[in-house]
Amino acid sequence: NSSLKYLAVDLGGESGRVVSGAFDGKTVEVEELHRFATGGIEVDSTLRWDIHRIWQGIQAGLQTANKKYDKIESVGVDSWGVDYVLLDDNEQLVELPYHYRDRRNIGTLDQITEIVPKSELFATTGIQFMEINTLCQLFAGQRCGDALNKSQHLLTIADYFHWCLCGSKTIEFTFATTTQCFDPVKRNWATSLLDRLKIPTHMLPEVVSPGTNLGNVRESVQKQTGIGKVPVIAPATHDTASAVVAVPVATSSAKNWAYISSGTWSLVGLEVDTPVISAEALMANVTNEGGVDGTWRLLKNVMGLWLVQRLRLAFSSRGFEASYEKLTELAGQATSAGCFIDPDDPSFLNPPNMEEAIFRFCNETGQAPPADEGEMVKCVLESLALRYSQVLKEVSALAKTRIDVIHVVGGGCKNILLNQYIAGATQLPVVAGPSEATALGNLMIQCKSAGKIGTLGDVRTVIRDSVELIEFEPTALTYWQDALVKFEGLCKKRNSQN
Ligand code: LFR
Repeated sequence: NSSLKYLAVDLGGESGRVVSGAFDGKTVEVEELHRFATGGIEVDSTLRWDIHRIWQGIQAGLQTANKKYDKIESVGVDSWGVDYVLLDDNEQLVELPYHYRDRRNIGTLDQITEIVPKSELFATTGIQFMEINTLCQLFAGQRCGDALNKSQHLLTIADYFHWCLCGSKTIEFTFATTTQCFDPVKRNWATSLLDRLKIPTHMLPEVVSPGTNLGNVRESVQKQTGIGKVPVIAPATHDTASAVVAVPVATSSAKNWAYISSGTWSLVGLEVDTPVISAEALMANVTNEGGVDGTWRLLKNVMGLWLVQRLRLAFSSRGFEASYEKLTELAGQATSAGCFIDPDDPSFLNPPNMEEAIFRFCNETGQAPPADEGEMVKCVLESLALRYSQVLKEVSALAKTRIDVIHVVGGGCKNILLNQYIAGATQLPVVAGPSEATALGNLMIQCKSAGKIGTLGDVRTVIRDSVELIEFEPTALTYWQDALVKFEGLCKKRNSQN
């Protein structure tokens, strides 16, 4: 048919995909061509990304695309944030890149803020304090080895694969803003801040805008995959930026919307016109990440479906195998778990066994733990919904706007039970979809770059017209009111313990 075909490489913490998008000027249809595991690997007691395996997965996807389509307009990569790859002056890999959940980051925040006060770090970068941030990783890296000194180029995960594809050594703006090494107002690396932390800056590359043409696919990749001299276009390379591009809102609607980009992490917040860098924002530890067309995302990271991913692994390690669908079904059948967790408790970032971590949390907070797998998952999903509701209240106060509707996008929006819980915990209507938000956002920025579509508003109209959305109305007011009181008490108690 006459539609134009674009390719999105979309890399998440659990899996990566090569997805095609067929755009006919009005609607876009996506198709998954190839999926492969990403996930961390243990190397000498450290946690790393196997980027060679990921690159193989990407190339396999490109081969499939080549067999399927006569012509491919362009290709672009997005990935999870904060992680990076180091190349030396011969463009060789310096080390296998670290995973943001690696242990070396523990304690870096205290060490960093002894040198540069929190208020100053926040004023310069607008980014929330999390030890997964690139800044903390670079600080840790500088302390425990000489990899940085050996490096000539630092590329983020998505931008590294752009380099693999076409040789460009640049970082795209939306990703740069997540590093906490970038001054979003000056639109440049925060070099004086990095100097004070003794983090080298010579390896930080040029920052380009979403939609930039990075060059054509290299000859070696053309040979390997069969795809021709296809242009490589940087989308919004940070997956969350791409996901929020794909929030299916109508520009004409007067409704104030919030989003939850739901995957390994849940990114919960608002789109705003300018970063919110107030004293209150610092207190609330929110983040301001750069988006497309001058937009900003005022949001907070919530631990997200990582908790369920890891529970599934823990269950499986004791012989209880179940799909995500099965686990959700069991949660739906469970009677009230009767206990909650704070999903963002540091003990859940990367525990050896998630089930045991949740048991421990319940013990330490004086709650009877969940009795079985269903109750366990129910406890997690309810706690996530309660945490979202807390965060949405915070960001809405900071941005001084009311929220009328919540859009849940990303793979996690397929979890109907969680959507119902969100509507309950927030007492707001929830619109779920598209589950392919990240890939759609990636694809549509490529269309936009090619001049096939105008504004971000037009992009969202196309997406709204292309996907199926499911609405959830708030129910069970008193149940959720009581739950929220209990949850908030629990978080307070826990914070005073830590
Ligand atoms: C979501 C995400 C978040 C980032 C986290 C770690 O996939 O990109 O935005 O904080 O992963 O990279």
